[in-house]
Amino acid sequence: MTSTDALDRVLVIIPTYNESQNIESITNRLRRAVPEAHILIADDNSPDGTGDIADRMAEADEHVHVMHRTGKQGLGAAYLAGFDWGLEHGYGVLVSHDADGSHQPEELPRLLQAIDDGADMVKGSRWVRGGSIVNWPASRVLISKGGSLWTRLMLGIPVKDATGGFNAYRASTLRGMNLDEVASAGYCFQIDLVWRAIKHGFKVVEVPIEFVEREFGDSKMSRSIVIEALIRTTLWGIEHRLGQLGRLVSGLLGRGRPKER
Ligand SMILES: Nc1nc2c(ncn2[C@@H]2O[C@H](COP(=O)(O)OP(=O)(O)OP(=O)(O)O)[C@@H](O)[C@H]2O)c(=O)[nH]1
Ligand SMILES: [Mg+2]
Repeated sequence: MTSTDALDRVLVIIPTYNESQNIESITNRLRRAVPEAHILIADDNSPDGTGDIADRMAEADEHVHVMHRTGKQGLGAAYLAGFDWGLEHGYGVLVSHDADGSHQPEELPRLLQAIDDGADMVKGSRWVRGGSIVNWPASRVLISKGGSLWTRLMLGIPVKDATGGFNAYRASTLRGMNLDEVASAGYCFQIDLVWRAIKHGFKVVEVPIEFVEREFGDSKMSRSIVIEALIRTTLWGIEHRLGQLGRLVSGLLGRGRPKER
């Protein structure tokens, strides 16, 4: 598939849980920013009626699709279901995007351009030159920067913003990284995916984005989400470092052994 074909078939997946005040405006902004893209809203049966609003938008616009899920199962599970749907329907590029206004749809063309330029996965990044945050409390900056630093230390990957959720993937990238093994639910889902992409040899590029704190609705971030990310990245890091050590030791032992004739 040429990259131009891929860009003809872009699916933006928006997981939602109680985003009734945000979903219309973010969908409209996405439609204006990249009119050829399709949008899939993956709603976990939000009690505030987000799913009904999404249904009304889908009826009026054939670029908008809705997936109704039975109940709140975390954003990771919603993304995985959305990716499955997108891959089944033949989309060439799949994008993850929050509903709450933190990600700016107007920046999506820059992420797609990086795919067009050859990236397999593009991460919208707050912590590269040109990236920025608006209205985020110091505590959140600390968690986000600290989480990315911890990830870099544990996994040895050069990604500045490992937890960011505004990402674009080629379909071939998603197909090539064993998504059926992903168990991460919260923030950790984003770390899990970039770690998998790098392990499988895909080219990951970070592009700067502006991240704006949500104005309406409640964050679903919780202490358990942070703890999940911490535990999983630490376990992956230990596994990774033990693997490196094992290869080093077997390399040294191999070098010490006399050559067979
Ligand atoms: N379908 C689904 N969507 C979810 C779930 N949890 C969060 N989301 C959505 O995922 C997106 C990101 O969630 P947020 O609550 O904004 O969490 P966050 O962006 O990690 O945290 P903040 O930075 O505090 O906003 C939003 O569109 C949420 O509605 C869930 O369990 N199911
Ligand atoms: Mg958010």
